Amino acid sequence: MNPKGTEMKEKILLIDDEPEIRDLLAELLKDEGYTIYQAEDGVNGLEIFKNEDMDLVITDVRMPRKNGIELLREIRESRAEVDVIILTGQSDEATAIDCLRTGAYDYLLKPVEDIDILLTAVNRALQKRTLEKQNKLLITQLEDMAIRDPLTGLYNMRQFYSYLEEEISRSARYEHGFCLLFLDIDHFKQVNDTYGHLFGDYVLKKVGRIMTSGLRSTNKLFRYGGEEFVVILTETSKQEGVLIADRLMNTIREQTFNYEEQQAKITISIGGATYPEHSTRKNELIKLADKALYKAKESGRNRCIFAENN
Ligand code: GH3
Ligand code: MG
Ligand code: MG
Repeated sequence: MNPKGTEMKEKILLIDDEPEIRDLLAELLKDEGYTIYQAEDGVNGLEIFKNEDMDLVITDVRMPRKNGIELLREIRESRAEVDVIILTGQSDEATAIDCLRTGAYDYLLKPVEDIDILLTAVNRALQKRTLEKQNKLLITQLEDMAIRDPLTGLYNMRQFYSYLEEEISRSARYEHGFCLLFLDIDHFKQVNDTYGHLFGDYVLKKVGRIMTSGLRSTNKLFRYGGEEFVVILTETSKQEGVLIADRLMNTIREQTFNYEEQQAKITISIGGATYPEHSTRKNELIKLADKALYKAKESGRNRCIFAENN
């Protein structure tokens, strides 16, 4: 607990060969609520650093075995996203400035008499780290939003085109085959009309989940648009593809969709095309799978039809 009564768990690694300095700084920082790890030289410091996820490192420069500059260089080379504050004597200020050039965040002159200066430097470094973490998380979330459909969480259509291209190159390189499946929910408009749009949304999400759990993680699933989904079955022959498509159809056919006290059953139709038998070209594979899906619809729905062999 810190003085404000809230839990603070930021971890600070304190490295100095003089125990009195280490103890003094450790006490001050512990009083502020930080968790403190201590080491008496760069070698031990680095050992602790490698085993614990630190939020900040405060290190002396002159130490036996491994000095602060070597330690700083190794931390920077490890690409760890942690800031390092250098502790140095008055006579070593030039070295401290060198450390800033090597990637230290700040330096403090010893003896540290003004506690506020120490705490300000520590707080600033930790706040910067928190901001960096938040930014990274935001960027990841934004990247995810750009490639996924928000309703089902599946990859979107744009991703499908680039994955399909990648899969064709990969399959050509390793001489594998793969199957492309287009899936479309049958009479989905009626589902919406009968049970409401929210029920329809629930069905789309559930179908996405059923497909995800029913397929290997190496396979790729996409929401192509509306009530249409696409699956790329990697390293899969036509024979295996037909079995997988049948299994998916059965699982969905047998599922009862329950949402807010309403129940419904649905069926899906699937059109398939395989690489390289049907085509080795992206647009043609898409066209063939789409055409096969159209045939499945035309011939009564609730079935899987693969493109004809050329
Ligand atoms: P078919 O068997 O021929 O595929 O008939 P269908 O009714 O499934 O196909 P159609 O293309 O006529 O209708 C698709 C419906 O899907 C119409 C549209 O309102 C609905 N839809 C598309 N996107 C969403 C969505 O995100 N949520 C919901 N609830 N409905 C959607
Ligand atoms: Mg449909
Ligand atoms: Mg449709």
